[in-house]
Amino acid sequence: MEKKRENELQSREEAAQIMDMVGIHAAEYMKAMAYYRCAIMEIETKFNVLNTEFSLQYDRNPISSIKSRLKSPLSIKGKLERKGLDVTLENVEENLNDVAGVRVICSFPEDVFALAEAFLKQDDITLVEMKDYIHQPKANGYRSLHMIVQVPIFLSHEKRLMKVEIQLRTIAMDFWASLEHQLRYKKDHDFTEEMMRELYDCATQSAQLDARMDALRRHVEG
Ligand code: 0O2
Repeated sequence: MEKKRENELQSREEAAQIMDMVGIHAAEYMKAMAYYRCAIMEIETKFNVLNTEFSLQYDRNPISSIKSRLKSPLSIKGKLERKGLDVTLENVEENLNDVAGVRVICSFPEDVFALAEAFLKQDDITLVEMKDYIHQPKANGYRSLHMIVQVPIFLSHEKRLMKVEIQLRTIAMDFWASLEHQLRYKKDHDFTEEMMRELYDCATQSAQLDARMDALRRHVEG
């Protein structure tokens, strides 16, 4: 616990230093990040509620785990610079959709779509953008359902609409994406054609596993 607090303080200090360097007032930056953290809590709660309700109905959990993260100050700075934008808080809020990220790891492919549908029906959620990399996987084999949504957070004197990136994927999709991320994503490794084919083949096999497990689930659930 102490260690966690220590790390948290270190990263706050690091964030403050980086933001001061680029002229964003550290206290303003911390406030904005606290709002994003509140938005993450709102989204996590919504999925936890859906998980509880589904498990009462079907006697199993559609969600295996939820992992959330705030984009680091260095990544925020890097992404704005890549987009050719000044590093200002206004540009963060207007141009970055993934400062707050929630990844929902589901048991079966059908759970991904059932949860997304139930979540999007909620009247305080606005869908900004959806990318279905499950029905249309990326060229490297990456599969996941991505949604950018706006969710309100209620503060003592105001309501703020916050953008959150949600990635829904199965355990098999997450297994592949996590390992591929470690091996390649954002790294400057030269991946040979052969290695890309191998990764793609692993993605295809993980999709086949998902389909076989889903068939078993349908058989069991009738
Ligand atoms: P991190 O470290 O996970 O946050 P955009 O964010 O809109 O500018 P893009 O590419 O249009 O960029 O967004 P997209 O396609 O929705 O993908 C964004 C996120 O999806 C990435 O975030 C990854 O988390 C994940 N992702 C997308 N493609 C791949 C892939 O090929 N492999 C893996 N492992 N993950 C992928 P970040 O910010 O790049 O990284």
